[in-house]
Amino acid sequence: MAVVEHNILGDHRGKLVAIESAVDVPFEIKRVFYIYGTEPGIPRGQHSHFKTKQYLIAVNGSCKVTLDNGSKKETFFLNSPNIALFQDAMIWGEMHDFSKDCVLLVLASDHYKESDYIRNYEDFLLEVNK
Ligand code: T46
Repeated sequence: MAVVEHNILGDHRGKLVAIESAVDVPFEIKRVFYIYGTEPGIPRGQHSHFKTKQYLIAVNGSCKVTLDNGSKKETFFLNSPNIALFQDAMIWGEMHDFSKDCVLLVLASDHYKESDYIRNYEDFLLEVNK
């Protein structure tokens, strides 16, 4: 779990952040998705992945992300398009406290596969303590 601050490029016309697969992100990017329009007070995520690694960026607005390895929880505040959070496999993640305008971009190491999800917290604890 690590927060990464990317360089802000660009010039007098505006800003730009460049993220390259397997260079700036610690995996080959196989999927990109983003979540937005989250209602106030509603959390997203609340699951872990067996294999998929994720790289999260609030490209607009802000949100909090709580990562949990089964014994320790840490909450991160994402509020800038150049700040990213790496979520490794087998880490429980919950995204919460979304601002109304939040667009959370996720770069993922694998294609979507529901069988890669652990959506029950008790099952997650059993898996990490194996
Ligand atoms: C995460 C947070 C930030 C797909 O068909 N393809 C996909 O790539 C994804 C991510 C989801 N889906 C389907 C599966 C569900 O029917 O979209 C629906 C909503 O997915 P989910 O309930 O997993 O959505 P969130 O917002 O709780 O979580 C998602 C990601 O699953 C998760 O990995 O970190 O966004």
